[in-house]
Amino acid sequence: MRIAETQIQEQNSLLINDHKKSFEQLAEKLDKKNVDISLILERLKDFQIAIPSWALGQGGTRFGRFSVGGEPANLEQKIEDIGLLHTLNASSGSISLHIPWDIPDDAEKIKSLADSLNIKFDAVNSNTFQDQPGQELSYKFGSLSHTDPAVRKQAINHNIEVIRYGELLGSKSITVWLADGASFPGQQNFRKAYQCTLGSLEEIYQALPEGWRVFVEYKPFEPAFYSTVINDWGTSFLLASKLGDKAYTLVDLGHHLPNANIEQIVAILMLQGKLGGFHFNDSKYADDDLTVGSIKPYQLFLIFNELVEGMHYSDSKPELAWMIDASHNVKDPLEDLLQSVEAVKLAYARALIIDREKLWQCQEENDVVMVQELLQDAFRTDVRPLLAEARLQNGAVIDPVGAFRSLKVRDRLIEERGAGSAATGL
Ligand SMILES: [Mn+2]
Repeated sequence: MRIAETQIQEQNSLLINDHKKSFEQLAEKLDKKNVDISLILERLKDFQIAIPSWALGQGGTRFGRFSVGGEPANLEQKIEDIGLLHTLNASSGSISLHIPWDIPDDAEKIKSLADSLNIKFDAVNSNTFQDQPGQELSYKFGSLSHTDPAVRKQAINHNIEVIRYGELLGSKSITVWLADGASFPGQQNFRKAYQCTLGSLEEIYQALPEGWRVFVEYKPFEPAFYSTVINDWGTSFLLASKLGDKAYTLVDLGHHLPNANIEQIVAILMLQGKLGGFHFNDSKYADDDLTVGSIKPYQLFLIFNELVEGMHYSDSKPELAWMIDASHNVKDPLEDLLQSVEAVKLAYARALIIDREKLWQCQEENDVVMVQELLQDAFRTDVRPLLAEARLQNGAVIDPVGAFRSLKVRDRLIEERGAGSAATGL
């Protein structure tokens, strides 16, 4: 299904008067604080967050999965779903493919479908955390770090194959996340596992096409319960540094131990020019994959405060790959993605309105109270009208979740695809 332009206009016509009033009020308030609203609107309009191909179906836990119905059954339908999101919010203009769950059998056809919906191909993702049907050697005891060179070779070749698929579609980066680790003390030789991983990554690095980058993602635990080979940002940074200037660290919000200061990690990685990408989600306990901003919106804002400083106020202008990396076990996945993208943009907008010159001055003067005033004034500002205005100017809807419901998108998808249609993925 596709949403027609007339439907968007109809949706917006119901809300436009109220929106204009609240936008004008906010603009007046920000104007008094010397905030350049048109610049912020341009930045919000340009901001695109990739949707992973595995997030369009109902997520689940290891205990169960409860389908929402009408899920995309193939890659074409997944791209169509992202097209729906992008039509509604004008911020979901790219897809991050997971191989082998979403192998493009006919790359040209897939590419032209994506083009017709204004969707680009972001980082591709490899999978050596589970065995695929017919796979020769098992990843039960690791992949790129495995003690057996034949298993490592199989995993390296898989990553290179993923790069080849990405090349066909116009991707420019690959994200490597390893489940490799140990569940019991003594199971794995830490030094050997690290060295094997570095050696394997070097081979993948050598296979990177011109203009490509590799992102090394880290995670402290799960599925391994005792140790993980690439367990923290330090290990990822070390590997990326040894690999070379086409290798970067990728930060996934859920991949930290409780209370880790993620904003500080982000700041230092950006300072070193080694932050490559970001996976957004939220969590209460561990890697819960909850909707972005649903638990700790202030942390997300503080992270964006550092991202904005690194992106817009430093000499290096990093090209960051943004992606939602969440699962939605009880929500409609498309509604959840709309909420997640909105939460990311809210944090970005709030960070953009911080009076940065004043913040730096207060930091220099150790005016701790005023620093908090500045940050929390931005955080407590309701910037939703800015986001709505950016969408409006981009030809999207004022209220994405409201429009999704009122246009009965899920019902129509169930009608088209059937209640039993299920997506591949976790
Ligand atoms: Mn991730």
